[in-house]
Amino acid sequence: MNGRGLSIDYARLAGRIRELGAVGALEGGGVGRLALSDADRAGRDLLVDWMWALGLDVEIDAIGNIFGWREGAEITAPVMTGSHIDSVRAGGMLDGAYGVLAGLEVVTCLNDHAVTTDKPLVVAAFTNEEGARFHPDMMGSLVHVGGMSLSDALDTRDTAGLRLGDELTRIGYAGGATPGAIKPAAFIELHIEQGPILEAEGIRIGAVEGVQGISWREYVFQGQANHAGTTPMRLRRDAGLAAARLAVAVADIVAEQVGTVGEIEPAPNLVNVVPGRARLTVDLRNTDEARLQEAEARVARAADEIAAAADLGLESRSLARFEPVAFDAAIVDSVARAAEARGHSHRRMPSGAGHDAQMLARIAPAGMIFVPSIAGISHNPAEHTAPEDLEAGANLLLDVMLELAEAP
Ligand code: HGY
Ligand code: MN
Ligand code: MN
Repeated sequence: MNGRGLSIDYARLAGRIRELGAVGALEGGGVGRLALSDADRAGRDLLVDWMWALGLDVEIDAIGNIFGWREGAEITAPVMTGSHIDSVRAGGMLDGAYGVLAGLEVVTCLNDHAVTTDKPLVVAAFTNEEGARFHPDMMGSLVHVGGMSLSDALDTRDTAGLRLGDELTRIGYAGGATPGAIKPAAFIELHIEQGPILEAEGIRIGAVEGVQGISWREYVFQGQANHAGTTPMRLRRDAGLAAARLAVAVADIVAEQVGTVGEIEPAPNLVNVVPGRARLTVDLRNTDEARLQEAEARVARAADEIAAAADLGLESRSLARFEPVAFDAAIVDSVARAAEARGHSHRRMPSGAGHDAQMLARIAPAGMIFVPSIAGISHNPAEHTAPEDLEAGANLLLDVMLELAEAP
């Protein structure tokens, strides 16, 4: 419990989650708000309206990051919270949105009780956290911290060849503010765990100690399209079979880590044509950088061997590469203490998913609060978290932000 005895209004937070969740809503449930899509624009418009209605000063920067400022008693670096409102193609209504809207709920609660914090507060929604359409992921926060140039980000293209900068202009969110202008005193992000650990252990709160390393790589095998009925197996240069073999090799190589072939596209993708070309993506993660590099090298070697054995061409390129990140120990402690004070079970843990907090950790003390995901499911319309867990997480965000926003 915070020193002011305040708690959030869960019904109001749940109402905003439902309302934003209706933007880009999919038949049968879930949301599809790919970065810089019309649905993303509609979600951004709703968020900005809420920010203005709460009396926040809204800033939008040149990569489309949205910041809602709440004044503090002092003119000093703000305490920032936030996450993202873009989603994967068919995701849940909590991934990212929960953290942004809980930040708005903290502001609403402080407004209701006329509380002025010493330090200013900022609620942020970063552009293209998912990286599902434009690579890499966490792009808006990466540009914010100087890890990617604005021009490189604006020039990235999606798989349909559309340029990010043009899409940003099209949806009206190519803002005037300079990326990275806000150097927060601290950053705290609330997010669903998106994995099975908290639920399996019956624990309500995760005090997140860091984020595992991420490696996204694209491989393209080039063989020869041919007739499925007339071409003997020994004469084929089958790129589709090579991609399938590499997908199996990834699963064998990662063992206790995680490796995913999320995209696999044979071409021309027809029932009676031996695929002449095949593109696939490999997502590898590990909390240990050396193990991650070892897995990357083994996958690359496997790809070379598969290509050589079938007389195929092979090209590959990196789509995203982030080393493991450790969060600020004092903030991790603060999360654990706040959970204890409210009587919630808690544990320290790493994050399996990437988050904007891992980028903000490059420029400020950063940390995260997790709440359980039911059945550990995420990046899926079935993504869900119990209301009492959502409420607990938002109250902890309030408590930690109040603590961080007090002058030393
Ligand atoms: O890929 C991730 O971990 C995040 O959801 N962008
Ligand atoms: Mn997320
Ligand atoms: Mn996600």
